[in-house]
Amino acid sequence: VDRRDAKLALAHLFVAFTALALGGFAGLLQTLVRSGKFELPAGISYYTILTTHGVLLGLVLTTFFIIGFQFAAVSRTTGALSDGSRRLGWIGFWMMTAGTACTAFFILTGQASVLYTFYAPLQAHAGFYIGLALVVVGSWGSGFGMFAHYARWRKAHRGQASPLLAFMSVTNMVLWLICTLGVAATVVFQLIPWSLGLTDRVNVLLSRTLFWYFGHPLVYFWLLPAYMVWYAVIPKVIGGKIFSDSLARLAFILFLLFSIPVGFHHQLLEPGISPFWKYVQVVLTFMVIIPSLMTAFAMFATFESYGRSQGATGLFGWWRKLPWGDARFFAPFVGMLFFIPAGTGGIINASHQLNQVVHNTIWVTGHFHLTVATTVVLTFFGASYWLIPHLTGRVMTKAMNRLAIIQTIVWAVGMTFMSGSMHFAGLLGAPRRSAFSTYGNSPQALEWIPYQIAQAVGGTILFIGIILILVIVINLAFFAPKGETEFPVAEAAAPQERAALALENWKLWIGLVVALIVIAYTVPLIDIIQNAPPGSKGYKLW
Ligand code: HAS
Repeated sequence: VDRRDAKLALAHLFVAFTALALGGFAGLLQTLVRSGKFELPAGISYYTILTTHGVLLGLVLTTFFIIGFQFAAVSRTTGALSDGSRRLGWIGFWMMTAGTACTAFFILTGQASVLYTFYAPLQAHAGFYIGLALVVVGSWGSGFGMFAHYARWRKAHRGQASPLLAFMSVTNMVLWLICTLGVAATVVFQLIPWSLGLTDRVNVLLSRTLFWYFGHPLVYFWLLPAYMVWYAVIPKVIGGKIFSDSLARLAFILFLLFSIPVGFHHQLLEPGISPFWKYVQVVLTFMVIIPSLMTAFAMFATFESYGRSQGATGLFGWWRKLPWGDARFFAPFVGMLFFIPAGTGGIINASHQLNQVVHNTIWVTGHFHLTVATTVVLTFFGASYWLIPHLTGRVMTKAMNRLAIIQTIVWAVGMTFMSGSMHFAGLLGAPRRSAFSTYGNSPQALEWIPYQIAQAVGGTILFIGIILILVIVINLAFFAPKGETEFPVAEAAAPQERAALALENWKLWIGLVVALIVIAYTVPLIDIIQNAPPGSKGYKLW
């Protein structure tokens, strides 16, 4: 990666890991409160801490890490960014940082305890929404910086498919740009005017629908960079090759197509949306499972082909050939392993009838701690073990590699306790997003207490995991020995097929995405606006 681009990427990673430190501490406090054994001092509300945790980890850590990682990936595979693209990247970075600071100020002063989904009619100080808008607009700047660089590369390399990591980064930013239009619309046209007192009401169903139009693709915006590492980096780390370049590209295009028109699966119990449109979006949700199944297939194929090339025999002989002592492989691999139960949980959530059992219970919290907080985050940690030393011109020592292996095990154990007990308590009806309560000592609520204590045990182990990763990251950034670390990028097993070019026909894919969104959302949105509660004014946004 070009040195100037490395600075840009590192600046993003710095904010991401600061968010991890603060957000992780808030998470520890939460699990302690929920165990019933601890009270927050100085009248601090549980919901202030919960909002801090969700916003810092769900929105800030992820967005900054992903944009930093993608700038590095694009620069590594298509050459140094042009001055214009890099400038856009820095403008985006500073806008996002200013927006984060603004949002954090209002959360920490107790003026925005509205959780990371900021559902109306919960209302925050206008500064919270303005800060969020700045983060989104800043990320668009970075996105356009990447698009401009990619377009220049394509112009200079007509008839060639772009490098896999650049293609994947661009696909993820297209996804992000299309989906953030929904959250920007609700923030700018509904929530900011309402929180400033310019309007005295808000169309709650419309704002939630626009939020989930964004909220579901958001989870794939988190997942796809992890898949970039799995597809393009892990084969090189283990000494193998990419099983199929075209399959990887097709999986990403399928995510682009199907991850947006599915927001209703978060609103299956929401009155006001007709069951027919919920059904349509549930069908589309099952479509978006396919690229993950393709990814599972490709990962097994990669491991098996490598194992066989090393002389492995039998069904699982390849297992013994994998580099278990290398944290760059081990952390993402544990992430993959956890994605099997995590994805199964997602399929349960998406099944309309089963959703009635789990919706708004702490099962859902268990689900996303397996997906984003284990699969994605462990992969990001695994990537940091080569990315940070690559960017800072250092090398990871054996001692740090050993610590990284321990960190992964600590994380896996902590998450098994925490997320496992969340799943069980959820099935017993424990609600999510509530502080400790025995609900008047009702027998049902008393059943949840042992699970809540197990959550606190898991949360405490995870906090140790956060301290360990921060020690490793600080070492890699500032103290590790100077030297050269590779940014590993694997070669495809077979030369790029023609399919790779067709998959870069953006007019076609973006056209199809728009068509799917129009089909899935037009009629429900008209219904929501027309059936707004009596007394609504103007265009019934409020
Ligand atoms: Fe989800 C709620 C459905 C995936 C995150 N999800 C959430 C929320 C978050 C979230 C944050 O339909 C809560 C939002 C809130 O605050 O209310 N989710 C799904 C489905 C999938 C899914 C169908 N979710 C994710 C991912 C996330 C994420 C990924 C973050 C990164 N989710 C839902 C639904 C809800 C929901 C409902 C709403 C619930 C409610 O009622 O509120 C699918 O994409 C999952 C597909 C995945 C697979 C797994 C494939 C396995 C692989 C690993 C292979 C392993 C290898 C190693 C190779 C089918 C790729 C193996 C080695 C060996 C030796 C074995």
